Amino acid sequence: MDCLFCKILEGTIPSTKVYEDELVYAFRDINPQAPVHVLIIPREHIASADGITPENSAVVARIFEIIPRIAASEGLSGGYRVITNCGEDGCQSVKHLHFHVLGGRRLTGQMG
Ligand code: DGP
Repeated sequence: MDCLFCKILEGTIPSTKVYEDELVYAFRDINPQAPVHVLIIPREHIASADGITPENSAVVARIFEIIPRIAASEGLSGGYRVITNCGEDGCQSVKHLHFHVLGGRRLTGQMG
């Protein structure tokens, strides 16, 4: 499958690891939008938030359990933002489910 994040998971494309376990992998975004910009992805290829089902949703729970640990280790005591872009209108550029964790400065109030 021609998926950039699957290649990152395989190690054929290098990345800067922040966290990993048997279900998820977290790494630094190549184009950070804030002082801390981490991407968290499931090892299983799920195309987007639109592909989350009762059968595969456990990994999403795992991701949200890991987020506070990553936020703490990245020093985001003042708060942070979690985003997943979905589909064309959501401006999703990589078609493998991922959650952006952004922080390290006061983020703008703009969401759209
Ligand atoms: P989105 O637009 O929500 O699909 O976010 C995709 C993100 O992936 C974007 O913030 C940039 C990041 N990205 C794209 N290619 C690479 C890469 O090769 N390495 C890393 N670390 N991040 C990448």
